Amino acid sequence: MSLPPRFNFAQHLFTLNAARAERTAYIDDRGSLAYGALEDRARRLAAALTAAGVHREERVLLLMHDSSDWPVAFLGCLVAGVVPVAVNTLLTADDYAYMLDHSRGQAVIVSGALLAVLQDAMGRTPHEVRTLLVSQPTGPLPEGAQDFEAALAGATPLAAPVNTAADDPGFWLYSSGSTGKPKGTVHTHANLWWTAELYGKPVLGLTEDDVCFSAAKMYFAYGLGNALTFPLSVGATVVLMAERPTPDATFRRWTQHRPTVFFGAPTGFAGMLASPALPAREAVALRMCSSAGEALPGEIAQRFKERFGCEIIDGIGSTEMLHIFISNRPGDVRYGTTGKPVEGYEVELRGEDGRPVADGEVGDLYIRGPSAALMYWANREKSRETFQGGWTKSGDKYTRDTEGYYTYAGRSDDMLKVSGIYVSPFEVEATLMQHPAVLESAVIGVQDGEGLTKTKAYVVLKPGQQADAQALQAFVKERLAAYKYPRFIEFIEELPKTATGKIQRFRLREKEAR
Ligand code: 3SK
Repeated sequence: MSLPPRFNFAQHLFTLNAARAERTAYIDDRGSLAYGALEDRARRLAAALTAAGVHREERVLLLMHDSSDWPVAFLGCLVAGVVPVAVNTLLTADDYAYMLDHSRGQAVIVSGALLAVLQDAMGRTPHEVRTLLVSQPTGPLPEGAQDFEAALAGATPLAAPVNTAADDPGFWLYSSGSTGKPKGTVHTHANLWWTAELYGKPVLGLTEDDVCFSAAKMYFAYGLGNALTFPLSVGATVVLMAERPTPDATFRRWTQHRPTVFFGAPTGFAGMLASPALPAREAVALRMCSSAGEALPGEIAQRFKERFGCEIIDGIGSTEMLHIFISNRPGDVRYGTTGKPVEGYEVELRGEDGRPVADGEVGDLYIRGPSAALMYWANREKSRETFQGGWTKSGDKYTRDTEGYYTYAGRSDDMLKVSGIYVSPFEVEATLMQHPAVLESAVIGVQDGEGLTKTKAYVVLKPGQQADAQALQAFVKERLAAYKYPRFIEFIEELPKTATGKIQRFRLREKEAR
């Protein structure tokens, strides 16, 4: 399996789907978009960006809700040889200001509903954005901005894509660590192709008759594969939804558009199973579900199978590897495990001495495979820590049993994954400590009744000060992306510490386990 040295992933998809011009590629909250129209609009966007003076390899920030404008924007950038930087829509103006500065984004494509936070961000950095396109504006446009639709209408589709190399930087995704700023993870055109060839097609067995629907948004590596790379690589149809993936919003799409493959995360599956509005088996058309983001408790998968007769295929991927590299397989699901390595990826579990551990022992997970990112942009130290020769260090701990199934055993750093999204305990602690009543705090992950991770903050108040849990939660929500707030807060007299004053988080975790 190999690619020619010159390769443009958008052109690859257009060629593959040339005979499907009339078939539906996307269904969103506004209607549907056929494959032919998707290509036409992406080529128009490429022309519009080029005419606006955005040069090859310059970055374009995509701050967009999921709608069919998202793949038009992403593929349009690839056609033009410019590099889309897809960012999480739930972040703060400070986060976006950093990303604009760091990526030196020459253009931004933003959903109308996110324009205000983007403008706030633009006011916080000296970096100047030269081109601003607004998709689905909700009010008058600021000076210099252009309506996305008008930009497409005014452009003549770019006849041929830029002649990119398979290994050229194709796009970035930001990945967060326990300390420091988010890292700009640089992926190539070829990496998209590899994830479809190694996982989307052979493991999920997607076909053009599938209708795919991902609760994970397209700015996540998981969502990008689920809602763009995989379905478009087989000519399938994709359902997109701009709103939050609540149980009700998800059920509406399940019953209205009857997806055959649903991609979610454990917290979402647990929430749906607990919902009184859970549809009947006959009301949906699901043939398979995929889960990633955090380990899927076997009990949730079993209850789902009983209700819908459909397996949830649990796997683990990463932003750095772009998609899933260890997975269960349809018809070979071992509940409570993440399954076996996906063919084309090598996996090693290493001990503290750097050597492979024996079966049954916990080791640090390393992966080798062709979809690994090139680097973290402008961050040599973190790039070296993560991309070690051909191997990528995932930051997860795993065990392998004698039959070759892998089971999640926690993180090797302090990162927490809550509802499938990374949260740095240090960032939450630092924010809590900005509150005038807080002396210090320690944030850990605790398991809820379903075995899913939630954040808990232990807080020590300053002498004579008062604060209640709700006020502290609101304080964090106002300063960080709202999903980072601690779900539980416990006030204690003092934090357990070593003789040198280091917080002993493990003691707090032990206290929770009792
Ligand atoms: O969270 C995961 O397991 C995952 C899966 C696919 C792509 C990216 C990620 C982080």
